Amino acid sequence: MSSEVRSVLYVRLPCWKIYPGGVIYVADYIHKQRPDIHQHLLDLALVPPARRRRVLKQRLVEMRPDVVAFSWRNMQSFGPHPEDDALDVVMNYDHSRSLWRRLKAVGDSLRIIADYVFSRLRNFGYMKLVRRQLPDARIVVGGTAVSIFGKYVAEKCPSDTVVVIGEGEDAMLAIVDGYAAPVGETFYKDRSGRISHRCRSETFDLRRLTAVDFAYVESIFPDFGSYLNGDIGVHTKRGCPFQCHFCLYNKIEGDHQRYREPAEIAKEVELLNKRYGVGHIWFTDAQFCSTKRSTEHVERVLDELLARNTAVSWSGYLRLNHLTPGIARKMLASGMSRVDLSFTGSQEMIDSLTLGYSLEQQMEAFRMLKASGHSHQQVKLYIPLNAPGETVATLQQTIDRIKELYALFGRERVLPFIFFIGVQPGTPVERLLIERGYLKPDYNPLTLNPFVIKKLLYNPKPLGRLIGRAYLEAAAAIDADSEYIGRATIDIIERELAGITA
Ligand code: B12
Ligand code: SF4
Repeated sequence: MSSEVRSVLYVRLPCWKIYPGGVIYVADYIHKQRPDIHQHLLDLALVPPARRRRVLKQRLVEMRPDVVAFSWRNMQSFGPHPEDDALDVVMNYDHSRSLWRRLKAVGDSLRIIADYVFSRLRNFGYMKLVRRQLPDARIVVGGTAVSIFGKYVAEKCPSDTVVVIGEGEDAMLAIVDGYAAPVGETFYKDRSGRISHRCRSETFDLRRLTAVDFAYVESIFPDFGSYLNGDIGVHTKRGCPFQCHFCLYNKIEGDHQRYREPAEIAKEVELLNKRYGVGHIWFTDAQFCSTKRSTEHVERVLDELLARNTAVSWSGYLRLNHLTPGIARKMLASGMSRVDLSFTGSQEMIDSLTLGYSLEQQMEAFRMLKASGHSHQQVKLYIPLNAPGETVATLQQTIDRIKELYALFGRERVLPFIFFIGVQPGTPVERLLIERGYLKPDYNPLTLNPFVIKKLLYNPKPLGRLIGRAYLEAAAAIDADSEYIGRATIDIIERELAGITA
């Protein structure tokens, strides 16, 4: 490849339809730094499966880009919660009393795993197609899936591919500048197939991430409009200094929090709202507010939003430790539509999972939110049920606290989200479970073995059976339009715990 890059084709690899915010930030940044480079974004999530290869091939033939840059979001996408089919399958297989349902779960699991295998092979197939069509083009692969499984991707991808771990703006700039002076964390597979790894030694200043130029994005991404009716992801910061046992966001984004300029964030939201009619924003940070400093940053973002009078609603992952009545009022006034946060009603569990906050402080924050004008907004509690250390007593404490929240906000507004720990590579919980012999030290986090995959949705006996049966009973009993599965499950768990402790 010549060192002068004139054109870049970004290919967002297929996933469930979700706004491709990450690759848009990268393309926008490259345009602002190197406006002469011609860029195009092809979003395969929007192309019917049967046509994807053909559409990609056609785009390669027409554009003949110097660089083809793939964005890969989800690789291991089994969600340990009711919004993902995988949970139902595991619950039925492990805990259903009906033989037929257990057998059906086997069939469903094979379908899910086949899909899992196929989508991975297919993505590498797209990269190989590029290598065949354009032997001299440089291939780049980035995105969250790659940030977790970068080494694996480097092993499977074609030669002359740069695999970018973590944030991509400055790494991509170095690539379009010829890659003589690489930046960021990367694996590089050279033309002979040898892989080298580079650690990140520079810090990308997020103040350089000015409001996205959406007019430009529209010009390179003709399908941009198809996302405008849903949530649009807006980034306000990167990094998380906490180390909750099950989480690797702090690895993906780093443990040091860096911030974008509040005025630029608000300008981006205003543009989305006033020019494109976007009604809902998801702040895609690991945590939208968490530390004291980040909560102050949130307040400045909210001030800017309020000053611009944008008619958007917003949500994002929150920790409420440093909430003040003033910030709570601004959150509500600026359109917070839902409170999404990790929740367990046992200080013992909070400590054993090193979540790093006080339960009393969190409950006080809920009361503050209510007193500050909370009305219709839902409160979604991501409960790490049956995490290591969970006992009958801690589970009962969590249920008691959930009932306090029902009383505070109204039962219909509180969503206890049944959320098991999904064991992820490199996390403290993974180490703990290896130490305890639950996982083998050499287990493969990308395994295709259904029994290991099942183990990664952590819900062990004895409480696992009780919770699993409660979940299945709730799923069978409720009408999803009038009752929320999490509330019904919690009720049944409480009934069963009463039987144990009576
Ligand atoms: C916010 C978020 C959500 C929100 C999204 C809201 C919205 N409307 O956007 C919600 C809650 C809906 C969600 C849902 C899910 N999520 Co999610 N989510 C995240 C989170 C926290 C941030 C992602 C994000 O948007 N970041 C902001 C953008 C700007 O950054 P980015 O996309 O990472 O892009 C940067 C880099 O990756 C890179 N990059 C990206 N593309 C490219 C391309 C090139 C060429 C280059 C060089 C660089 C590059 O540069 C970008 C800018 O620096 C991540 C964890 C994390 N901290 O990253 C998980 C994460 C992406 N989610 C994940 C998963 C699995 C899911 C679900 C599938 C879970 C489930 N089963 O229900 C669902 C399904 C979503 C879907 N439809 O596909 C996984 C995916 C990885 C994996 N294990 O395979 C992650 C990493 C979390 C985890 N468990 O580890 N998610
Ligand atoms: S769960 Fe939230 S606060 Fe904890 S490490 Fe992950 S992103 Fe940070």
